[in-house]
Amino acid sequence: MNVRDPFGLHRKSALSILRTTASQAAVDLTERAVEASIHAIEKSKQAVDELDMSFSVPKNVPSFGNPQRLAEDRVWGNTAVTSRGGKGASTNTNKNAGILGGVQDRVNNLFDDRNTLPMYKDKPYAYPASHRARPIWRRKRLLIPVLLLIFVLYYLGAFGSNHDTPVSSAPVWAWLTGSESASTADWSERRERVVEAFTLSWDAYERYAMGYDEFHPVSKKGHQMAPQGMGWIIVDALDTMILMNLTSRVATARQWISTSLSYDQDQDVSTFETTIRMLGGLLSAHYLSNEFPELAPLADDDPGAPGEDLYLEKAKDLADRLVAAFDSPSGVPYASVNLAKYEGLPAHDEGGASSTAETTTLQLEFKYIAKLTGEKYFWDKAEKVMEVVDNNGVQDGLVPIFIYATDGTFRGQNIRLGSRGDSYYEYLIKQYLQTNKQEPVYLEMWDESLRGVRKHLVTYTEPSGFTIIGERPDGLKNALSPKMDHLVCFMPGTIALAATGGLTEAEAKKQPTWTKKNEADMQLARELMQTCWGMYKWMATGLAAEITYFNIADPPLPESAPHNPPAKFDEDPEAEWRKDYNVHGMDTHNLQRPETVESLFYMWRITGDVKYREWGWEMFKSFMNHTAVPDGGGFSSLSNANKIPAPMRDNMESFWLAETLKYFYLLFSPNDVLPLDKVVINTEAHAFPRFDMGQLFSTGWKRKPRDSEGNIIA
Ligand code: DMJ
Repeated sequence: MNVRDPFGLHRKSALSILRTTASQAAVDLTERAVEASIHAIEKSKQAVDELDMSFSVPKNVPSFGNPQRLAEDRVWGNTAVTSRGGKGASTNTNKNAGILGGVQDRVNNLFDDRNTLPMYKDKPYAYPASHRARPIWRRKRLLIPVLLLIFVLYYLGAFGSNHDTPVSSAPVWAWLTGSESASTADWSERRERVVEAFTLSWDAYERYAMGYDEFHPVSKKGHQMAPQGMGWIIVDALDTMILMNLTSRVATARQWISTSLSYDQDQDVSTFETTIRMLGGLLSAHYLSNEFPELAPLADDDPGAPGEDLYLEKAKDLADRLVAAFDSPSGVPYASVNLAKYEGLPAHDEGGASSTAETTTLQLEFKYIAKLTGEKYFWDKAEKVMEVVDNNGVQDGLVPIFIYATDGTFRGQNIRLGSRGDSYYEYLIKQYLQTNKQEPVYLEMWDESLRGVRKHLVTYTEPSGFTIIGERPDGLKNALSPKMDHLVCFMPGTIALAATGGLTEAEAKKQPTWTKKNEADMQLARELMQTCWGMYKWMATGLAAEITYFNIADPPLPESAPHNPPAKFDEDPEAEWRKDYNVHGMDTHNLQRPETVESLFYMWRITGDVKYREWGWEMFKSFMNHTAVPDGGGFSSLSNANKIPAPMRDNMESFWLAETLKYFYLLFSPNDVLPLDKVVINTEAHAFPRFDMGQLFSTGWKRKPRDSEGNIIA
């Protein structure tokens, strides 16, 4: 490639200068930066040529090739730019007509202190406002030195983890081969590797698919779920960026939310997914940016600024639309909602029944927004669902996975803690914790369910004796299926959270409420955690399959049976423990799911056993080794995680950014980052505060009396 930079340096000459002063490894890394930088300068030259205006490059733009800038161009490229002002909205229409006029306006806007879209105003690209007010001729004169400075700083890595992700082949990191032990590991260093993975993923998305709801990292394309986009990836990823202190990316996301996100779309959406991801994401961003300003450089509540209370306003608008799902004859929400029509819609299959987990995994979000807005109906509608579900009087707290919104009865007898059942159980204990343990009904329900899990679903594998939670597809009177969705791996962490209330195990043991039951629950959590980790160890890539089967006795061993699994997973491919696990060919995909690292995070925080961090690090390295996409695509889910090289699915799930990477980050963080006894984390890893119910809210229902199995006494 015979690319020349504007200063007359041949690319190879530039590299040879560098080679005299840097190590070969550094040069290799820098080579990509040189290419990106030259590309950036080429683009800036092109822009200058197009505009025939040598002063058209604003001096505080680090790179014209960077995705943030491309995003700005897209925003400014609109003929009418809508900006929010306080509680109202205003429209700035371009002053110049035609295509060139549009470009002219964009350029002028770059120099206009009054424009509301300077996304690079924040750190690390901050410049005093006075610079922007200088006459244009002064900036024109500074253009070349500034570009030169940027070029040099880029070489020196001064922009740190900025927006320019190197674009070449699949990244290979030297640290992947490191072999520090737990005692010598630098966890803050490891946490930085997670931030890098996040920025690679986000930057790829921003570069190729900004504003799209889906991202296909291999083909480098986006796809919309709704005509204008739902902010699916942006809103889901937002609070992770806030936690990671990725200031400029937060600004980019916030800007998109402010100017491009509207829920007023004639679109049917999943009540559950939209609540946990979008409503949850906005509420968490609101919470983090207001409660932890040191983590969130952009306060949500910035009086008088455009988009004041932006996240909360968007959340309220969305909640007003989603709450229509609860307007069913029973109060159990419909599976879908049409956002523009404020209208709930039954599911297309399963006789119109909703998934049980989906109807009972909305409560944290609606209760929190009720608390924030004082709108009691959000609370009441979400809570009513719990009463209707409980009034079915299921045996031992185990609910079938479908429920009719029409009359609130269950459909079928399929019982499992995997898909469609999982987060019913999760939100029982989290509702209890969210309101500072002021609603004991949810603890009672959780305890009953966990007893039911032990009695009907827990068994042990052969020959090694791992603990599993199986399924009862035909009800409790019929056979146990020794199958675990990866989704079930939220359970070890949630059991530990319930047993300790979010305190460390050592602290919790000192509480007067600590009993043998808590002790036994922690033991169950430890055993299940090991089983879930085994799902990773069993696979060729070190990444778990979507579904794992187990070898069990016939009839299955009861929960009380002795069992003694090996403490470690022998790496020998013929090791005995491998006989306990099995994965069917059609289940080998890995969707970048979070549940196991989520549980590792809880187990580390609660037990303090460093092995959980070590397992997390090993898992993280497997993701880096096998899911990285060439040419700056970020990371992809896999269609077969039991094959090397692993074929990719060409999809990045939004929960990769919202959950999986966030839990890795938290696992390697100090314990005071989101302290577990102060927050509840929703099922999509969005963090909310715990709070007192106060005068306005109360548990508006009581359980009907029932016998020892949970059956309602007539
Ligand atoms: C997420 O959307 C949530 O964690 C949900 O509860 C289950 N499925 C995905 C992640 O696997």
